Amino acid sequence: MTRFLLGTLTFAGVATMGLGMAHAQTPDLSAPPAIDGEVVEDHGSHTIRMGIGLAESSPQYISSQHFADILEERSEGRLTVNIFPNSQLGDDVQMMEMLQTGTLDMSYPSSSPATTYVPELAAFDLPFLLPTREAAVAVMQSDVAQGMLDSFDGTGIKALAFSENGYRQLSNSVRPVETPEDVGGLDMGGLTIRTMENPVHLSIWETLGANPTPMAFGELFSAMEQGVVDGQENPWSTILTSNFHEVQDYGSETRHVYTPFIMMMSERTWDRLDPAYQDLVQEAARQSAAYEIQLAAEYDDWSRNQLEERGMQITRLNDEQIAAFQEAVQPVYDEWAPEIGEDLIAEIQAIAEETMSN
Ligand code: 2Q2
Repeated sequence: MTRFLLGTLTFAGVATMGLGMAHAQTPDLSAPPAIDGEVVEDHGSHTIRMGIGLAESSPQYISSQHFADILEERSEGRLTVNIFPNSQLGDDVQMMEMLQTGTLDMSYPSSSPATTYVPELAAFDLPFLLPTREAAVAVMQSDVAQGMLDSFDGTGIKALAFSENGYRQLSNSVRPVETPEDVGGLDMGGLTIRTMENPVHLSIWETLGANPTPMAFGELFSAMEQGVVDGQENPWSTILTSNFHEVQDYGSETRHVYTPFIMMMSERTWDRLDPAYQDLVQEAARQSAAYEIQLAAEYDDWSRNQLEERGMQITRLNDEQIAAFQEAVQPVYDEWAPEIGEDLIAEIQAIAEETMSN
């Protein structure tokens, strides 16, 4: 609870820090707006069903609850959100399909499995593209990123805001990993690494000599427990809140990819909302995304330290070791940059460099 409180206090700081979040005026809800063309009676309320992949202790869940609190308060109880965590309604891919059909109102997947809808999102999957969190946040708040959110229009998905899944770290149950050779195994054979369902991630681990296995997040714990896969890669807070340390002995601080989350609503749900409610949902998404970024940042090192206290042997990589991974995965850029768009990548790199030069 302390952490939540700290997160909340810091959230106030974020609001004044203004992570570039445009705080539109709170929409006027004095006249009870309509849903489905019907005015919602004072006692009436509309419950939004939201499915997410992670546990209640994750920044993804805590910030989703914050989103729900803002909505309920500002709509005077007319809009409430029922959150289903732990991938209980399905995995990222399944839940996005449910948004398209309107069988689910909201979800909060990583950007990686969403490249099937908006291919440009794959820029975020390029290894070592975003060297610092400040650069990553600046990119997520940029017009380029807003253009990616807008590109969902017409897919059945209304993309509301980017936030932080975070820097991905490698874990495995076989051996400590300090170099790309430790991944590829040479005579020992490459590690079998579960990846998200995303072609660039497959390419990264193939290039490193591993055996990449795309798999839904909800199946990952048992796959590691049964030895179907040797390892996976996720931010420290996801590894901790999903209890992966129970089946993974070794961690390596590779920070090889910064993955965003995307808060999404079914276009069918969105279209049913009165414009005033749409403005409120959009504003609540922006604010809870800013809060989630701050919380995820606070959770990052803390989660790594908690994992070490729980017995995970975590290798911190020095600059030379990181450089060896960057060099080893250069073929991924050669393969994917033309597909993703050299100009888009250059634009993102320019935003990142400008942020880092400040
Ligand atoms: O490796 C993963 O699948 C995760 O990073 C997930 O994308 C993320 O944790 C959640 O979206 C799980 O639904």
